[in-house]
Amino acid sequence: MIGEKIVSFETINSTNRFLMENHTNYPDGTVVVALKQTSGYGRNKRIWYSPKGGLWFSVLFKPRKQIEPSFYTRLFSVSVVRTLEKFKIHVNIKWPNDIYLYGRKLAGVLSEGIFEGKKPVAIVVGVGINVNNDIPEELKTQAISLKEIMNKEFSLMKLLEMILKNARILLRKYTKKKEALTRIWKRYLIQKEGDILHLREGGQEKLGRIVKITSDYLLIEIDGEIKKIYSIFPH
Ligand code: BT5
Repeated sequence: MIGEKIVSFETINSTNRFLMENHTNYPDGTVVVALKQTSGYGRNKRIWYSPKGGLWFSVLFKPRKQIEPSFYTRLFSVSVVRTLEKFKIHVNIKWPNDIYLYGRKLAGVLSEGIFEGKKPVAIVVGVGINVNNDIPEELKTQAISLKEIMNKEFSLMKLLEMILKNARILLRKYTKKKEALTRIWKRYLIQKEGDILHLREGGQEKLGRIVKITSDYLLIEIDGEIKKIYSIFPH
């Protein structure tokens, strides 16, 4: 069960990295949380700033069946959205894995997997939320924290417990109905099918129309051609 075992650190390089390297020693559902990460990362090993005051944690899954890691990204994205709704904070998901508030990034989710052939041996889902932490100067225009908008500090452990509880509920409800979870996730997405996006292609800025949103890619019509894209600017 998610959170049956919780391992906490004051400082760690990365909670995702810890579980990716030590998954054999921990059971399904183990949560690793740290007050501070020294080498937190996002997709394509981009830096994830994780100073003291934020909520940085990862959850280990050992699925018995074949499953896409992105299922867990959606599970935790929806779980974070629903948890924040309890505080009357209404956030959106920016495709595919960012949580946005007032046009700025509040949180990110990163799922990674270790596979034997097509079978996942371990899937690690990392969640990073700017809660009481300061935002580094270079990200001030694009990132936001809960403290900044609510003018108060939050209990990290309470927030963690609430997110894990919502994740348990969603997992129970949607493991066998994955499409239903995708539909809920799509409802929270900022981007909708039919929307026009600004895209960067070969150093040029272009307009593209979203033809289809899937969890792994967007089908975009650019200059009359349909293309698959895997990330949108700014990341
Ligand atoms: C993500 O990556 O958004 C996934 C972040 C997952 C972090 C968690 S924390 C616990 C666990 N342990 C880890 O090491 N990671 C996970 P991506 O979509 O690639 O976004 C990365 C980009 O977000 C960076 O290039 C920056 O532009 C921006 N960024 C970095 N730190 C940020 C922060 N604290 N708040 C908002 N934006 C940030």
